[in-house]
Amino acid sequence: MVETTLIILKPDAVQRQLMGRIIARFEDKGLQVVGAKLMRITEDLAGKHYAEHEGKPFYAGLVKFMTSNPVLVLAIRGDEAIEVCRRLLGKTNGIEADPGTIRGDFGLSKGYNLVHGSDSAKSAKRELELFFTKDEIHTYEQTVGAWITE
Ligand code: IDP
Repeated sequence: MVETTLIILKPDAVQRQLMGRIIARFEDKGLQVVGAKLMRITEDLAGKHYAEHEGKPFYAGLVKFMTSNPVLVLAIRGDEAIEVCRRLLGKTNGIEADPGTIRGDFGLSKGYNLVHGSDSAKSAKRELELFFTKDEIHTYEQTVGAWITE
């Protein structure tokens, strides 16, 4: 089933200049970038996005981190995109994430773990609506052949 999911390249990914390499992981897999926006997350938006974690010991630090610097938010589309992206991200903690995954290849931290990806269809819908307006998501056919030869 074709799905669209929300991916966030967190402040550490932007600071470490890993944006291109991380986007390449999704594109290499065959997924399509259908929305992209460099933005600063407000405290209000971070609170809404991470509402399920409110009250947990790491919550305040997480909100501080996510609002500390710009992030790149992406809408990623493709077959089973939600599950496929979660697998490309790897486990939450970079130390435990498998090599070959984004978190497994680029980090050693649980909090500063470079990327967010929606964990279900319900979360993807909710999170896409938090970060994108309808006209910021561009569904388009892939017409690659026509762009390579005239
Ligand atoms: P996920 O991002 O892999 O879905 P969640 O459990 O939903 O993981 O946690 C959301 C985010 O909160 C994580 O990506 C990470 O940045 C942060 N986080 C989760 N658990 C901890 C922790 O124990 N210490 C510090 N940060 C944490």
